[in-house]
Amino acid sequence: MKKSIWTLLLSGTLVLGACKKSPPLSDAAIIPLPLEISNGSGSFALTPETGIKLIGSGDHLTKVGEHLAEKLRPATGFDIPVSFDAGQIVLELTGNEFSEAYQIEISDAEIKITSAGEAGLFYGVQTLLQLFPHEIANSTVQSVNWEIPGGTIKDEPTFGYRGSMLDVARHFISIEDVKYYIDQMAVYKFNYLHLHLSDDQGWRIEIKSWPKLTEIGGSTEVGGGDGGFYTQEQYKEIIAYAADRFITIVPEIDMPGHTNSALASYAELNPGVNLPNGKLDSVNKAPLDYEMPLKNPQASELYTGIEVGWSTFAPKLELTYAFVDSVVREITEITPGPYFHIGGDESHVTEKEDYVYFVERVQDIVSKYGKTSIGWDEVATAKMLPGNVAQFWALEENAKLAKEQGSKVLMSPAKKAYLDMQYDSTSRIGLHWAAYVELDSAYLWEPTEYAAGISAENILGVEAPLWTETVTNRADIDYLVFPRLTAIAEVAWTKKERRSWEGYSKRISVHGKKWDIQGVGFYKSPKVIW
Ligand code: TNX
Repeated sequence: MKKSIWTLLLSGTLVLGACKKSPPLSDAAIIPLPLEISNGSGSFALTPETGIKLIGSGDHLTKVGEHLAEKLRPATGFDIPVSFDAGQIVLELTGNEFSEAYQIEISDAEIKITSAGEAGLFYGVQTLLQLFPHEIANSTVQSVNWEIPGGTIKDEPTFGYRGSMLDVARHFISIEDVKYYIDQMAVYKFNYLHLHLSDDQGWRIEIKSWPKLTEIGGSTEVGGGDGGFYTQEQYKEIIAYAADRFITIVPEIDMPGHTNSALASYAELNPGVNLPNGKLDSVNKAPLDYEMPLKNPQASELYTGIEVGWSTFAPKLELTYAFVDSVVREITEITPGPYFHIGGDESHVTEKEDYVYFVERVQDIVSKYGKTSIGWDEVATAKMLPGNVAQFWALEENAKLAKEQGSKVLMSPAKKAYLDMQYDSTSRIGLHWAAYVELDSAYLWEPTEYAAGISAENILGVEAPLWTETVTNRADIDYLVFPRLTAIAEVAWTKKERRSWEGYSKRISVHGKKWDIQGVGFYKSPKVIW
């Protein structure tokens, strides 16, 4: 008798527990926050019988379905079959265009994600994954009620270019870590990964016609470590991995400054002067009226410090352009995306008129190989080719010059979007020449209002660069990038009117729980209750 009362009480509690209303869809911790969320009735729960049904035709449709299933299987322990026949989670491709917009409808019986494009469907999947309890991030089976509230989500991005940059030159970043980074970017709906492939300290991409670039130029890094480089095959592997996650690679060869690794690899690229006594003037500090070709060029020494602005290609040397042509040709041949980044920043030892001449010639080379140039904002001091892009990082007057030429601006203000800035003076790594960038500061800015005179119609998008002078391993990446990357994701995707620090800081704490489960060593900002 006693026992049955207990059983009754216990089962009553269980029933009550199960009926406990889960929070409405509009409270879900989705980052970036979608355009529209409306609450519905009921809820959908995953069961061992749940499957994914695909509708439509597209090269990536099956991959998108499999991607979702792979993320759901480990923590649920369910089979989650993917097919064109049956399933309660429906992924429907309604068109065959490029579209990043999607819609999700959740009812008791099914979840339906629709989009006119595969990218949109993929983003719908990312949103859906954020609706399940955070335990979904586990790699072992959890006993959790995998239920999500009913309702509808309609979503599309504000900006078409939502990027991040990895500086693989200052410290080389392994392919494994680049793929890890791509995985994280995909969760937050980024679509461009800019790889800073060369700088004073290292050359990181194989160029078959100039092999010493990687043999010599790739052999070290900041601090004097071993450095490294990607073979062209490995670079293609990164491109394919990113493409499966709807991320396009933007390769950068930084020039005419930031070129010491190339100048250390090939003596003949160095500016210099044949002095009357037959000796060569000191490398990199040559006057501009030197005679060419040089008689006794000397290679510069490899560099492992972190100073900037002291190296330059020789803009008057014809060989420079033959070299750039080969590099651009070999890289663009294996780069499917529309952009080639030509750098152009901090060329402090290149004469102004030489700099302009150089940038204009290099733009022509890039255009000849069918790509659009992006350059750091200084390139706007040259005549930009129509369609070329200036990446704003420091100087508003350069952004203005770009606008006046009818060029678009990619917004990467160092004071907000630089992931290598310290959070505060106690941060264990990072620089602070632009600012200390706490999480709220990275979140609280609006690209269309940031630089005087640069408004929505002038802006291509937003990019968050991670410079790696102080970054040597995965733990360092985690610490500087998370959570700030998610703040930039929301700035780039979600309309200003929808964003609020209060809302974001609540939602981000749920992502913190997932990162803890996954072993992501993020910065526990004191501005958030984790
Ligand atoms: C400035 S931003 C640079 C980089 C450094 C970075 C460090 C830019 C175009 N140039 O060379 O790595 O600061 O924060």
